[in-house]
Amino acid sequence: MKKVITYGTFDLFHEGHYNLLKRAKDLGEYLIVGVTTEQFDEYRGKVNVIDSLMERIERVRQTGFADEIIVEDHLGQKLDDVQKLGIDIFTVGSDWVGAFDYLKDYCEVIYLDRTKDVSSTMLREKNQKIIKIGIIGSGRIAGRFMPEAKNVSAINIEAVYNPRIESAKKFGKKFDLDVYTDNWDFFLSKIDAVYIASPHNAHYEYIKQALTADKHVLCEKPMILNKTYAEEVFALAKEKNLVLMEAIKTAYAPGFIKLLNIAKMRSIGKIYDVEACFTRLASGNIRELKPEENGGSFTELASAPLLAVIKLLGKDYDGLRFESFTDKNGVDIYTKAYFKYKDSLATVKVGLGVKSEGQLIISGSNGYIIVDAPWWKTQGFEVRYEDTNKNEKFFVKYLGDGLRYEINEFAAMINKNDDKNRYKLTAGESIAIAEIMERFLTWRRKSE
Ligand code: C2G
Repeated sequence: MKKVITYGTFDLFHEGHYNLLKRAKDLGEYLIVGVTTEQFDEYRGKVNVIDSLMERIERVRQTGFADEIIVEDHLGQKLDDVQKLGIDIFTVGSDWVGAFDYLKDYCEVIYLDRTKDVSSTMLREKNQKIIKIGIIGSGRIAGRFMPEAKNVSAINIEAVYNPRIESAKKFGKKFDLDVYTDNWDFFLSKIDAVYIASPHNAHYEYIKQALTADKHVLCEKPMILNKTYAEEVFALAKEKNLVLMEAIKTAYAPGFIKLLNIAKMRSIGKIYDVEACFTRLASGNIRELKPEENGGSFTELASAPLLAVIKLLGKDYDGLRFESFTDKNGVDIYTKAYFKYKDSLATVKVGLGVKSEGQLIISGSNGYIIVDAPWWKTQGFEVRYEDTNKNEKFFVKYLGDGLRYEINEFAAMINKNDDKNRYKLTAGESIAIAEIMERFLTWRRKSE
């Protein structure tokens, strides 16, 4: 009996998939189809998959061509499967020509012609309304957003707004945007959602105006430096049934989510301490160092470390105090925030003028988790125990600049419109971060 195997995501099952499976079946007597998990697709760089694994398996089953369906969840599995299952022929579409030649030592490898003019990507674009996004602000951060946004097929960047038209124009030309403008109403008329990348003092007003005009909002961190304002905008978003999301990219990165899950499984026991550090040296006459722009180490850099603390220990700390070194303008160049919870502690260490190791350490009663710098782009971490033989290392891919994960989540939230799914960063967590920022600024003003 000739055994054939093929693999795929089979998202939004279409004619191309059907033809491929039919021809694969015709190559032998017994066809095994490997369907990828979401995690493996994410690892491969496919962050747009719409159908669930169960739905995709069901569609493959319904064709009647597969004699057996298996799940593909890791790199290197194909070689294992071919040997384990006694495969005679490995086949896949011609978009992969050459990629699986290494299997030729174990079986025959056949690349079948792809069906023209149909693909999951095309269907995703046709089936779902592409979300038109406008960028507010045209500085460095907005520039980083552009190439990352290209990886998310559910959205398209349509326009850029800046009250300084010269800056908007430069950005529009650089990234080939048709609409670059200093006209707010014109800008809003072109889009469904905004990404706010303006200096942080302007966030609150932009969020309010965009929500009022019925636009979804993704806002750069720190979203808001005041608890009451944060509560107000989240209430407004809820009332209008719009998505409002804070762009702390770590929150949406697969590696960070895995880290949280493992920490919460309690293999390290009860968590007693979280230490998170983030430093980035900066100097000169820049916004980050201006008191009137609410610059400084804490407002600039503490969002991700605070996210880690709140995710791991919660929002209900009993005590919080700060220590800082400030420059001649009163801006903190180094700050430590000390949290006291009922039965745990946390420290956040941030510096624009002091360099340190950008580590995250989570200490528990049985062991600790160490995430190497840069922990906020979580790629790998180690769980360590007293008995070092039990130590375990985990690796998770972090693609590009990582913004694609938050952009993808933003699009998914808009399409799903389901409040229950917001576990990666909740409104309550963003409000808690805004409150900590406010407490810090109040303390800094007082200690001047
Ligand atoms: N396919 C095709 N014609 C199309 C589209 C897809 O023949 N118009 C084929 C692909 O070449 C692949 C299969 O259908 O063999 C499944 O396609 P995808 O779901 O896009 O999966 P893919 O990412 O190609 O996964 O590591 C190899 C992968 O497992 C194949």
